[in-house]
Amino acid sequence: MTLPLVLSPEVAAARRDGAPLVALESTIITHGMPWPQNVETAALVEETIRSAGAVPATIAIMAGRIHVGLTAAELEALGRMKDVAKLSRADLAACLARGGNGATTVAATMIAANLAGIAVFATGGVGGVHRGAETSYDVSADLPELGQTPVNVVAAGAKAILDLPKTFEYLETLGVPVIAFGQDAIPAFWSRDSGLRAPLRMDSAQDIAAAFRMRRTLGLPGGQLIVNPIPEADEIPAADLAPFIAEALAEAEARGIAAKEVTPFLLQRLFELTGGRSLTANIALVLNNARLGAAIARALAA
Ligand code: PSU
Ligand code: MN
Repeated sequence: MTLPLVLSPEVAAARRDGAPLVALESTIITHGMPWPQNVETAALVEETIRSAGAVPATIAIMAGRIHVGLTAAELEALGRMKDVAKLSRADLAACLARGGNGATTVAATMIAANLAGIAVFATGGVGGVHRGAETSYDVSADLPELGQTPVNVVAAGAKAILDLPKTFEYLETLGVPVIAFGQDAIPAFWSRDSGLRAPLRMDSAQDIAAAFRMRRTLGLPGGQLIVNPIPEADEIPAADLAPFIAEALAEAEARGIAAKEVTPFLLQRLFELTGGRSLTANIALVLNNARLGAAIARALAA
């Protein structure tokens, strides 16, 4: 059986030339942001990566094949689609075998990027350990993926809809290096400081690339999580968002939202509850992560 992998012409050329590549996920497009900002942001992220000297590779499943690199028309179609399947590690093979379509989460995007030989991936926020996980056992498959698939994931931390201390404890258990970029604290998505100290701090893309190469040399499986603080100008104080997070969580509980629906439901409600504010910040931090992702990809290609 051959690998159902399709590289876009731009990505295939970059692979051939050894040019730096940055993978991008599609669940952020289908389940993470509303239309039309989702498609506008996806295009802007790709342009940002090109301007920073790397090649973007947005990943999605279409007609039973893993597409690495989408055309503008494919991005637009994906962003407008309703009820797109959200595919994580557990869903990927069945969807491909059935010839289906779907958007890839951080975990599934890491798997696809690794299959395509891409070692850097930029996104907004990663999944984590949910609040109340001690009873629900809701832990995102993104975390064990970081422990086993060799991809550098650049994110702005995790949203406070999650239990952040438990999320970072769990990553430590899995042996995932969590590297704060340019500061000592782990950022908390919309705000720059979660109040948690990062296990590692690095101030250059070169240092991040060197640590990744050393992991490979040592034969250690898994990736690195680079947590990049949102630019100061775009930050929203954690206290401003806390009541909205509490409200979204209470609603999810009251409505019995479970399993794969939890994260999309909470993200959607937060966008609604905060109006445009959380979305503007979200776009700014994704672009910021795209720039750092490109720099890491270039350092790895050098
Ligand atoms: N967190 C965000 N934005 C997102 C997601 C998480 O701030 O778009 C998406 C990502 O695709 C992530 C997924 O991989 O949700 C995690 O879902 P779950 O918690 O069901 O594993
Ligand atoms: Mn879950």
